[in-house]
Amino acid sequence: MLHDTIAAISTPEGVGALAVVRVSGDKAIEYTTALCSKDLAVAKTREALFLKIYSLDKAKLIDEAVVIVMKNPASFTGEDTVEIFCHGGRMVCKAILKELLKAGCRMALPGEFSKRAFLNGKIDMVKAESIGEVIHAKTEKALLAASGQLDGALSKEIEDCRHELILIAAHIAALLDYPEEGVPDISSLQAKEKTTRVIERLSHLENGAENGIIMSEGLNVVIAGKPNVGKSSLLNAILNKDRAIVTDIAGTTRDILCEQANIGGYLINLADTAGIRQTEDIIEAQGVERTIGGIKQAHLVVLVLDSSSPIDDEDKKIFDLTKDKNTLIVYNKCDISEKNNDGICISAKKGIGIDTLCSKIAEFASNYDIPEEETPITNMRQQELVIRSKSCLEGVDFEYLPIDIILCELENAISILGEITGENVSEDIIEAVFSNFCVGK
Ligand SMILES: Nc1nc2c(ncn2[C@@H]2O[C@H](COP(=O)(O)OP(=O)(O)OP(=O)(O)O)[C@@H](O)[C@H]2O)c(=O)[nH]1
Ligand SMILES: [Mg+2]
Repeated sequence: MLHDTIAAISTPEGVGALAVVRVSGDKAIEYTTALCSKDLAVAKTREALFLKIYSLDKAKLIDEAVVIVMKNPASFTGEDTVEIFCHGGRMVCKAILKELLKAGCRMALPGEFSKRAFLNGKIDMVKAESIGEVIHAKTEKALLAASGQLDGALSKEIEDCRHELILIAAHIAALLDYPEEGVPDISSLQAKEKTTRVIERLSHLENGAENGIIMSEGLNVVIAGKPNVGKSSLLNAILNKDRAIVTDIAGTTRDILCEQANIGGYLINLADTAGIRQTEDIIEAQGVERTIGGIKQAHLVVLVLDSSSPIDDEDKKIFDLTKDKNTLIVYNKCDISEKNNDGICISAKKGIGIDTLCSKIAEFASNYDIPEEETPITNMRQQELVIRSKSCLEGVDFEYLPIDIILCELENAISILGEITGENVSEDIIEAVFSNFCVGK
């Protein structure tokens, strides 16, 4: 299955000056040559050929194009690959793709070129994930976090830790298997010291992961408050679009509405919520439950108060609910009230103070900026594996545990680290990672 030849349009839908059709597999050169005015088999790797592209029966000229041949293994996928740079009209690349399918290619699945690159050992799992994150990055900071991994710094750190553990485990295994062979003894103190150093490196990765994930996947900001204070109006004002329903009926919003926004360069997952109050209405009560759940997940709560009315018991209950969270207190409806407080005063309806609030949100998000020299983990899969591997190592008591149990724990930790880079990773995980990619990548 791996060796069938796949083809796809690698550039997005729409009209542009150029578009790229990509072909990869054992017969990429043969199938593409069938449409071309020149024989691609004689082309040098990465030589750019200007030629004509015809229908398979050669009856119709489709386009003039630049074609680059990359011969196995000197290509992204590690297979013979042909890239056709044709004119950017959608019909042009669709027509070329159609003829390639007639010639024998199969339509590529989402992420299939990258999956082949991984399976052929051209990229590891961390790099594959970072390519996906680079493609999907919605802010410059997300792009920076993802692209940092492209040069392999994170993979190298994981590989180094893994290698250290392999050395310790190999030594212990040799002692265990060949007690008579005079293998130099590794004292439990030495093994412990070496393992502790790996634990410290993994802790460093774990500590940086939160920042990496926030930069890549977004900071969770929840807008909360009692009904009718103007939460939905605030969501709409920040997004600058009419996203949520706004009425003067208390209890309008029943569910969590989540939208992504770029606030001051930071990717923010902004959630409008149902107003919190005691209610007999079953639907609204479920909404309130969801709000409380949303607050628990939030990195930052924007607590909205109505500045035109005094703070009451309902507001106080919400203060209580958010007392352990990072909170920005916002006084809304400043257009109809005396300015009598020192919080952030806004009018969601009139668009007053929204910029100030946004800069406070961005200022908070900057706490999670990634230090320049760091290449952090940027997704939860990698984070979870680092934590699991570290906790295996922390469970090893070199003084009191039997040597075969120590070995077993070390091997577990090694195997879990191997899942991060893809040394040993299940087919399900491979599918999950690559199916998030677009067709043609
Ligand atoms: N004068 C004034 N009215 C506002 C302002 N913001 C919101 N309102 C009004 O307050 C009412 C409630 O607004 P919403 O945005 O629906 O309030 P909410 O907090 O989402 O309410 P629930 O969804 O019921 O919890 C509407 O009539 C809005 O027009 C404001 O800045 N000034
Ligand atoms: Mg609302």
